[in-house]
Amino acid sequence: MRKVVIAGNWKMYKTQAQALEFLQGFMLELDNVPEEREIILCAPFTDLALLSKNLHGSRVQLGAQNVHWEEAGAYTGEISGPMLAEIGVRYVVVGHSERRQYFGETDQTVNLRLKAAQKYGLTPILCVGETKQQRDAGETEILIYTQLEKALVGVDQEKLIIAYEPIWAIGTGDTCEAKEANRIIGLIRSRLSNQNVPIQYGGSVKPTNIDEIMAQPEIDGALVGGASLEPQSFSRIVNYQV
Ligand code: G2H
Repeated sequence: MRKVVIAGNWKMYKTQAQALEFLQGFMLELDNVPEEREIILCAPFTDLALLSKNLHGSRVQLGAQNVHWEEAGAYTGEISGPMLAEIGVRYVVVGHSERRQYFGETDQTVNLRLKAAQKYGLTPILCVGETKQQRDAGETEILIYTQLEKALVGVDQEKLIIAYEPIWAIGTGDTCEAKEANRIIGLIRSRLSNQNVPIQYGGSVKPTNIDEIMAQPEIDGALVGGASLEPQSFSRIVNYQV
């Protein structure tokens, strides 16, 4: 049985005060969410320790948005796996398209970060996806297969989540049709040795489209950016109806 995993990716939003304000509203809305749905908040580094204290004993798990591959060292501005694990972080987003696009992340550094996350007890959420240009050129499948192949060398597929995030659908309001996301996610699964890896869809997921997305047989959850910032919209998403 594949696990359902809904993760909010707060990106570079929310001070500590704003994070606490979010929790006040959000935690009240979880009573009816079926227990088997894993709920994760991937917050900025500065929010993590505070959120960890406030989420202790709750069903909401904590995620980071990046991790360095070394345990420690002269890497100004980076955060290591043990630093995250020590404060109760359980998940980490790796290879998000914004990191690939703006911060020089490559398939090789993605691979190093995935292995480091697992080494220090974190479950990585590996992001893959194509640009509009690549889609229009008919290169979607080959691009995603290459991203997967290079990212997954030496990675334990027992402790892994994958998110398919077509770049043209991120923060644009342009969602990938649910059936098309389902098709690509099926193709991603066909390349994996472990058929139980949860595969999420990400890219303009909203309260208005989550039900259709989660009705797709291949889709095991969602990675949610903008719509995870408001307690009402994210709680509607984790309370999706099938
Ligand atoms: C894709 C997604 C979250 P949004 O980046 O990872 O963001 O839901 O705002 O498109």
